[in-house]
Amino acid sequence: MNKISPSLYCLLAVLLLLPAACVGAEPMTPTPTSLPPTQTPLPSKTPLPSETPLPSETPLPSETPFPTITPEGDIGSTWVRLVDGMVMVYVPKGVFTMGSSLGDPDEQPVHDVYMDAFWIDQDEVTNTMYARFAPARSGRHPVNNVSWEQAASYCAWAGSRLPTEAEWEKAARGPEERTYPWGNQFPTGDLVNFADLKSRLSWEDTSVNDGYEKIAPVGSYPAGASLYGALDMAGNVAEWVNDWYDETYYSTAPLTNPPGPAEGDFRVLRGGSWYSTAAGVRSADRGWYIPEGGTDYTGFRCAQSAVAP
Ligand SMILES: [Ca+2]
Ligand SMILES: [Ca+2]
Repeated sequence: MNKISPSLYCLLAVLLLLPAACVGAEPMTPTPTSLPPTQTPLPSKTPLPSETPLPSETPLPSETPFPTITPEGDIGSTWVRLVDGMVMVYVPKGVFTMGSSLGDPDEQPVHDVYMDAFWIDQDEVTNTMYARFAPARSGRHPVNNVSWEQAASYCAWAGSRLPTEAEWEKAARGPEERTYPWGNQFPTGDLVNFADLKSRLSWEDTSVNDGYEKIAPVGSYPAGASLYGALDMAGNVAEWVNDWYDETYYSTAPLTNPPGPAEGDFRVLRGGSWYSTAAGVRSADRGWYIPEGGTDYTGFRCAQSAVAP
């Protein structure tokens, strides 16, 4: 996210190019859905094997209990959350470096953080998934215009929770201090949906064509995956995480599983969006917004601790 206050951000959008940016209009075309008959419910007690393709168009029984997740697994391990069909990817325990000396003051001091193992959604939560929880469009575009409260409620409903800010950054960057999920290479059209030449924004990068003016279907940039296989951690929709925003938190945060500040006025948004510059989709960049607000460019994904059985 650009470091512009939310109110100025909206004012700029209103005054300049995007009169609809703050009121939620989104002229995307919903993906046609041809829902198959629902006579074949999935077995509710049997965890799906990790290779099972995402049944994104098949309604799943929402009563299915979330399976117990164990810390077993390596990079590349996946799990399907039965409630909504989301594929989750595994992030092993260990130390990673949080923050960046290349970025804004709120990304510093750079510090090493130990994280327990966890799972995080491979994709941004889609409209089709969200529609099982509350009225929404359908299709594989990420749901947007959701508040922090709505995002947190969805994750709880799905048996998960919002990731902490530290979990999100580790899932995006891995232990190698990557600038972007894919590495340190500057964004190209096959890596990320950001403010490229399609965006028609005054800050667009005219040297890159990512194919989308606004939101792209989730998983449109497989080459931009993180070390752990999480997609669209950079760009597309910015993602709510659990933490309150505190620009000085890194100075005092615990170095093991930091839970975030106890209180605040804004919640953190991570990863930037179709509305962001290349700098704004860096994985250490920290955005924020009022928790009761949602915009065209804010969505979310969920996470789940890897709990010993
Ligand atoms: Ca774009
Ligand atoms: Ca994203």
